[in-house]
Amino acid sequence: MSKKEVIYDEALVPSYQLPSLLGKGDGSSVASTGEWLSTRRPEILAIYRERVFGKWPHRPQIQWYETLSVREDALDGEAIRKEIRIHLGSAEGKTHSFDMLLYIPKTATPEHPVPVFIGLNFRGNHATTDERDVAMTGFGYEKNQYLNDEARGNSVPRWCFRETIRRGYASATICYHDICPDYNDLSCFRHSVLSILESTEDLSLVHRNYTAIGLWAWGLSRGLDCLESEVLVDSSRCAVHGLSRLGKTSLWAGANDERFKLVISTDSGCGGAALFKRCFGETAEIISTAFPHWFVEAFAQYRGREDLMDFDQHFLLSLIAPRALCVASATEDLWADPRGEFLAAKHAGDAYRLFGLSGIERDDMPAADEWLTGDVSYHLRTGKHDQTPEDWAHYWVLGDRIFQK
Ligand code: GTR
Repeated sequence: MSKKEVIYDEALVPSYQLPSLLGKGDGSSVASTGEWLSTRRPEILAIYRERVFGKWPHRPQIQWYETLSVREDALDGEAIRKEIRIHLGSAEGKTHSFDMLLYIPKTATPEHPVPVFIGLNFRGNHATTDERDVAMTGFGYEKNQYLNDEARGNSVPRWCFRETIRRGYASATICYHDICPDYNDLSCFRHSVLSILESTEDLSLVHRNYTAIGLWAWGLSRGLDCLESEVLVDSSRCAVHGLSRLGKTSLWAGANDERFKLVISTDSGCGGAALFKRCFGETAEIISTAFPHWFVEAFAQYRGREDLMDFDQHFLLSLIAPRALCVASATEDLWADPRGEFLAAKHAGDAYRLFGLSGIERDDMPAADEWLTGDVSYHLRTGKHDQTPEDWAHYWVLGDRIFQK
């Protein structure tokens, strides 16, 4: 399907049948959390590792953290700010590093460490904050057009550090390019963190096993490792979030790493929270043509053949259960199929109910700007493809409930 034929009309959505989340080969259904955790969940995780986002690499043999800067008077005295270099290495001496920006409320103490939000950023750490002395990052991608002073602070509303801090949360970010540069071809892997873990000589072999989304998500886990060493941060209360391709990434991070206790995707769309089988907006074919490095080679079998999928994105979301999940859409972001995102979140509820938790217990989509706040949360923000203070307003409320603040 070419971009011109993109479906934006509900009446044109093909009829499809969603694979059953709890269904077993013999026609019966998973009925207990034990069976879910020992059998069905690993099966679903294997589908995504083999056919969608690739392997989840082992932890690097060497990992250490270098504090690059500390400011005790950040954000007009309300926060401690740290810039930390996360060094990863192999026994053979290969190394890769990326820098994390971390804000911690001044009210945090070792006796009362604070919960934390972590997410990747698109442009560089310097773009996420209005503090102009934050070091530029994002050099992993040579074509990064935001490596300049004009870009400083240009993503501030996506991050809302000041309000997050005031509400008693720490907040951390890393530029995704520094984990794996987002070149639209397989050469990205040569410059990525994968180069310390595997040979990247044969790119077609790499493509069989790894993806950029997989590496970004894995990088989030390394960020969380680092947060575990921060005494003012309670890393056992960590929320992971991301916008768009980075929302696909936050879901995959949450699926693999159960230390993320609240998993948020904003406008993650195709390959994220949206159902593939609806073929509404961006499709498997469009996305894997434009971004071959986001999916493993085996994913190509579904280009134009969503009917062959024995899974759909409610499977991905179910991997978060029983931890809290929030899917957010935006009214004008039809490319990401808000209705498909809502439906996947709703159908993931089958896994939550196994744990005695609630899913989304209604069939109709909520009105714009209405929040469905539960173990599976959802909202449809008025506006465009973005992560805004209105999205954050819901995330803070969820954090307050889940982390019992
Ligand atoms: C688009 C892509 C989407 C989404 C978006 C983004 O070009 O088609 O799937 O990931 O980029 O990340 O901003």
